[in-house]
Amino acid sequence: MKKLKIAVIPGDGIGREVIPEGIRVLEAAGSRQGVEFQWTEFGWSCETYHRTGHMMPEDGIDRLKGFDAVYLGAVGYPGVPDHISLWGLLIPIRRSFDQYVNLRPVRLFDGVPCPLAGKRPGDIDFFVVRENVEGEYSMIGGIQYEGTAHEVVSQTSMFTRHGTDRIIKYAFELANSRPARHLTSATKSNGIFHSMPYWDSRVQTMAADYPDVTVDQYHIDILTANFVRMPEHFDVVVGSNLFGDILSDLGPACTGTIAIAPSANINPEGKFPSMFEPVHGSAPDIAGQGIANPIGTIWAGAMMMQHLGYPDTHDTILQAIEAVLADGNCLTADMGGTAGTADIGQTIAAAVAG
Ligand code: GGG
Repeated sequence: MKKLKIAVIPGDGIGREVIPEGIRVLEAAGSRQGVEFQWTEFGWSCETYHRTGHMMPEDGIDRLKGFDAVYLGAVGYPGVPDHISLWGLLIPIRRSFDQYVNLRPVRLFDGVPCPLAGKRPGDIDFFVVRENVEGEYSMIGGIQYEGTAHEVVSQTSMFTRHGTDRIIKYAFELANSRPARHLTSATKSNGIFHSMPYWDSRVQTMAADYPDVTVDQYHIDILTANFVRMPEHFDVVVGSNLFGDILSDLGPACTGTIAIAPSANINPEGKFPSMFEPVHGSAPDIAGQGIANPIGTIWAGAMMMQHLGYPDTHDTILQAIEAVLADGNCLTADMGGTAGTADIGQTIAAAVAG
């Protein structure tokens, strides 16, 4: 029996509360389906930063090499500026391991109260494909004349042909594999003069290779409005790093809670470990209370199993999530219930065990 070697980075805040529940569910699924795990925990976090001046050790990336995957909770906590914590841990992992696809499913589940009137499970079921290693998330820029009346700050987005084409291709392939065969591209080519017309032209060029896929594009402002007005329109939505990030918080919010949303940071070529995390952050306002919803982390664990070649384990976990949500007796406060983090983990693990 193969033992999967998983690097675990619980990180900050509620990341430390939801990750143990993800592991609990994966262990339950593994026992049932003959998969063994070897978990190696790394305590890298804002606490590490306070102690050492760095979010992770200098050889942190090297230490993660050789694992089958990375399972991460959340990054960021008051006391460390957000750009320091993110660029000290999450972003270096994504970039060093060329995890250029950030795949984020958005789905309305039976049992979760939907804030959009009249929407039913099945009406909202799409993927956001976010470019994950370039675009607006860049280190290019700086500040000059700092502290003077002439202070000037610049920040440059970077879109390479290689990076743009490979994420758009991934999104086309995904759309082509789904019954609706519909791809939406997020743009802002009326206001952003260089990068977004370029993005649009690469989408249009690649569309010729996928004649069965219907393609539309929306400027990001009306696209966010349409997520709320007509979420059933969407099937696969591809966006740059920043646009994809925004859309993949808004999408799950339209399904009732962003806490159920998972995020797979994938290196599709399998050259490096991929990383799986919930979409949500460290939520300092509720950290330490045992009330965080662990479903985004548990679902991310299921996506990890799919990526590692265990689709049955993925399906078993997802079916257990569906059943527990539909039952409605074990929901955290964000879904209208009173259950705690561990209650949800235990209930889903029990459903997985059968
Ligand atoms: N679950 C990891 C986490 O803390 N996410 C919050 C966040 O702000 N992520 C930024 C990003 O995905 O780029």
